[in-house]
Amino acid sequence: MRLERSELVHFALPMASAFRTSVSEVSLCEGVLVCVQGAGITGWGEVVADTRPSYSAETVTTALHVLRDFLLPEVLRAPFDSVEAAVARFDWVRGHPMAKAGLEMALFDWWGRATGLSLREMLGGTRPSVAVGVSVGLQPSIRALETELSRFATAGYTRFKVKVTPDWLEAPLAAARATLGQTMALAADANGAFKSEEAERLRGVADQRLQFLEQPLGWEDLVSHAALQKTLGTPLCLDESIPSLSALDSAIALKALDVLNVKPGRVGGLLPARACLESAHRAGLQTFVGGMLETAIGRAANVALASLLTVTLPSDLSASARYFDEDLAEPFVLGTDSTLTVPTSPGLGVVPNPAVLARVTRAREVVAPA
Ligand code: OSB
Ligand code: MG
Repeated sequence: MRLERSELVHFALPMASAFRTSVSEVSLCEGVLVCVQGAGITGWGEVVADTRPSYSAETVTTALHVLRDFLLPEVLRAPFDSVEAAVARFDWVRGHPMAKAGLEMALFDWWGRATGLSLREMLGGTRPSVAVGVSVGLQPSIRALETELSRFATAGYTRFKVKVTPDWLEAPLAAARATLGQTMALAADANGAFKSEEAERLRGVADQRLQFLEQPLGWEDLVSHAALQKTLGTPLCLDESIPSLSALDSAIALKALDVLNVKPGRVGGLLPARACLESAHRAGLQTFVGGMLETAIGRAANVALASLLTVTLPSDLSASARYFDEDLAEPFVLGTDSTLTVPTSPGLGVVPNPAVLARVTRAREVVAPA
């Protein structure tokens, strides 16, 4: 099959409320949609890079550059027989996993629409719906945190992840546990805000019986995480520290984690994400699919990934309404038991709403074969 044309669309979608972490505050979801066309079929993918290189080194601008100048030319230059064969052509490009994942998603959508297969089928997922939880950003006060948690509990969520920092740890987690009661699953994510010297404080959060503590230390600190894991008393989850399958295998060898948060954008696509899930599962880790505040396009891909049986915990994939008053595609709605339904139509199973996309488009450029 041959691609004839592609397009990059820089969008900026307003969020229902700002999302604050130890490294960023986002009230406008900016990203890039990758559109590939050929044989009368269109495929879409989403690049989850932010405008600032805080969660990772990539930005919207670096993704546009790498897609336009290196990744798209590789898949446009000649026909290919599979998505695997197409993405193998840009194996030589180092880094830029979010740009790679956005293009791989578009290729899967296009391939699925051409062959009649859903992304779930192409990945080998089996679940009709997936368990999800909600991630709550840093709040201005304990009262505001309690209000947010109650609002999401009322909406039907049963797993809650609270962002934490050295200034926002013991009291917020105690308040969260008190608000939610003993049976709800509670987790915390520090986005690398702590130092090894603060291990004693981190051990103290075991009192709140967290499902896991995510990325307490720096993203390059695998050995420090391994040391912390031995005495933490709470399952240790890694996010930013795992940029690839190789990094995961190193972390497993070091015993640096108990839980893997896998994000296709962080590891370079759905195929490497699936490989990470398999490796983690073989090693006896718990796993879930993480979110990057993506629109319904990227969310559809994450939901399909979470339908794999190698995912063992609820994923960070909330319903569209948690992020956007108006999503870029058919919204995902929270089902009973804190679940999202996995799309079953060909490809991603969702398409951007043309009117909404036109309204939120900042810039678009066509990338044609050389
Ligand atoms: O660390 O998991 C993270 C969002 C942007 C960047 C990093 C992270 C997050 C989230 C969002 O936690 C979770 C979600 O999409 O619901
Ligand atoms: Mg995280």
